[in-house]
Amino acid sequence: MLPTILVLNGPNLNLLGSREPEVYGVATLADIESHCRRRADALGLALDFRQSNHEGELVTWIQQARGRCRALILNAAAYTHTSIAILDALNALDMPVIEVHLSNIFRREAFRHHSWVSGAAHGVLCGFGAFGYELALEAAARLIAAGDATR
Ligand code: CA2
Repeated sequence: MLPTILVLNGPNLNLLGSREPEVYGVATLADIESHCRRRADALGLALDFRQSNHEGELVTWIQQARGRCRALILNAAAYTHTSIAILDALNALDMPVIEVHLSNIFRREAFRHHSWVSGAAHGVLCGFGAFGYELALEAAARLIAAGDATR
């Protein structure tokens, strides 16, 4: 069975491609998913790609990844900067978490400079647009192949 990578996307990322292309690029979330599927196939990974506008649903999906997935790629969107509930769920997870942001959050407003996710992440990718998701898949594949199950 192929190792499954869970890719979770937070609030408003379903709007990608429709507004603010100068910040987030022109790719829709469906485009990003299909790029990820192609890359996951090439890397021998199974992909579970989801989006939710609801904090509790994201927490539930993180909890359900235990024993089912081998790594989590997370763009928690605005919850990155607010959600201790997501941080607590990540801290209970026994697999690498790779935090992704389309934009470089450190070049933006000060309130985006702090991430609650980062403290539970193995690594962080930001500022590479949609390509960041593919880089995160590469990183996940490398960590799994190296037997590095640490967060
Ligand atoms: O850069 C990222 O990926 C972010 O996680 C995106 C979040 C933002 O709150 C984070 O600070 C950085 C926002 C996602 C909202 O996406 C939209 C896309 C199109 C139109 C409106 C919102």
